[in-house]
Amino acid sequence: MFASGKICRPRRCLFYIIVFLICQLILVLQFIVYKRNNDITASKFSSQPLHHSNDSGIHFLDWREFISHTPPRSEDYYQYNLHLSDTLGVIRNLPSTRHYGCMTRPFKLPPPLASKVSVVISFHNEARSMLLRTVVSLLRRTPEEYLHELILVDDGSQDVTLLDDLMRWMDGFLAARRDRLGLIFRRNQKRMGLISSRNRGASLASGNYVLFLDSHCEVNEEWLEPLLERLALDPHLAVSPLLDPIDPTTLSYRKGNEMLKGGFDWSLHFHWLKRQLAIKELPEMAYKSPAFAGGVLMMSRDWFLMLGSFNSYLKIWGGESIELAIKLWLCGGQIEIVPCSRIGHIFRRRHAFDFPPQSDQDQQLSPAQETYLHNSKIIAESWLDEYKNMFYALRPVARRIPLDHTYDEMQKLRRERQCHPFEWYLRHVNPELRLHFDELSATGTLRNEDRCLHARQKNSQLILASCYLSDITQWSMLRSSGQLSTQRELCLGVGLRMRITLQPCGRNETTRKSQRWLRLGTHLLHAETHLCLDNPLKDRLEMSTCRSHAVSQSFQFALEMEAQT
Ligand code: UD2
Ligand code: MN
Repeated sequence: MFASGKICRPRRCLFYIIVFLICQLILVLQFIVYKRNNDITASKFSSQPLHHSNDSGIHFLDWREFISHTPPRSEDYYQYNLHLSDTLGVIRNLPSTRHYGCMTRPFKLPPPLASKVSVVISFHNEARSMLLRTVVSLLRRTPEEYLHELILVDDGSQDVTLLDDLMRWMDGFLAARRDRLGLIFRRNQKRMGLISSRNRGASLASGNYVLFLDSHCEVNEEWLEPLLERLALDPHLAVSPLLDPIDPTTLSYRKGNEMLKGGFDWSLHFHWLKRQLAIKELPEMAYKSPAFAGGVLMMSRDWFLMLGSFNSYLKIWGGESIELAIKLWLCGGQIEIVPCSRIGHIFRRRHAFDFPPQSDQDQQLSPAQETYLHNSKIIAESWLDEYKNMFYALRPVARRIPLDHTYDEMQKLRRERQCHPFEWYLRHVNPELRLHFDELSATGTLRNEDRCLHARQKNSQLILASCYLSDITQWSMLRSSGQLSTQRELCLGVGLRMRITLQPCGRNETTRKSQRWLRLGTHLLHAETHLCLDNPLKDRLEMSTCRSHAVSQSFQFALEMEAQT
């Protein structure tokens, strides 16, 4: 062909030319669309004059001016990169993190009139740029016909002009949409905490659904549609989107893990649980979860109110979504995580706020610890029935936390709604928690006279310490292997020269052998050496010949499982 000097035959040549021209045209069109999008973003968010006015002549705030009023604070104050947040702008493109299966099918949406969504955001000391990004991502990525109202509760932030400025900014930003979107702004003059503030917001809501959102989130494309599709199927369902982590330092947006569901342990701390796909189950399908994926959740407003909202006795922060999860499941509801719905959230490494001091009674607990324990104790007393003993065994200090109410209200709700006992939840919803219970023969603190066996956090050194230390070691005696393990999965063993050691719990036979204990009454007999754990001189642990009446060899667990059943 080349030898003859011809490149192609005329008809084929024409075909190539046409294909080439079409490709060029597509590229030019793409470029125009891209430019337009950028121009829209720029005109809306960047190149606005510092002040602009609408037809009525009222002056509105530009977003840069709005954020410029952020009070100067150290990075510690917010626990994320404030400077970067300020420079990112109010909206940015986010990577698409959901499974491609989510993008290839349309969602079956309910009629907008019966599916209006009220978004409740409570915030305390949030940076202005961060809060704005949360709000703008919502406004830009939520179908207008479903977004009924935005309820913002400023929970006593130190930045006292924030809410007024935000109102002015939103008035300008929303302009034409203003009459279709409800905006409710409330400020708690005195900080009430996240839980009361969210309840306050929900009590003002008039949509069919309420969505609770943290104030440092970015919703991703088409986040709402998959949630609405699921909620339309069952009025008693509550859903969580899949949370994509945003790094607090780099603010980079990453993909969350869709193979995890929400759960908690017997201390009532939130934990992720691994899940397995059933045959024919696709990773992008909505899946049942024993607890929400944290505190970002959406459900029918009426159903939320019928369940008594978030338990109003819980203070400030913590535990409310676990409590809601338990009462939802027990009283006829269900929880699903919907991986096609993605919302980015900054997972901060530490609390960005102080907790108000609680009762002075216990100097060993920080206000944050005491608040969390207080809330957990309410959950245990309200919902765990006889299993609350498991909670107290692991958190004995909770017994000393005073509560200023009785549980009559919750018992009334349980009776009226004919809620299941907690046992039902263990059996049908959270078998992982039950398994943990069944595997143990005893658990909790391990007391010898008036002291408890404690493994120091920093060097795992074994000592006898006050049983009321806030982080006193909780031991678990495993039924099958006879291992005696800490919560950090370190097991008590006996090494060379009868030294008592703490090492990673062994999974093979040899290590297991040196970590196997038998119980003779309250004595702990080491299976391999036939010696007993002993504390003959004050606070010095050693192995010695078992003596049946020796008090120094008596170690009592806070909770014996056998005695329970
Ligand atoms: C997780 C949940 C959060 C909530 C909390 C336990 C996610 C993504 N977040 O917290 O929704 O369930 O656990 O209660 O799963 N705030 C107030 N008043 C206060 C303290 C905080 O309004 O006194 C606001 C705060 O500004 C934020 C929200 O409450 O918007 C949650 O607080 P956080 O972000 O510090 O808690 P986080 O993400 O560790
Ligand atoms: Mn948060």
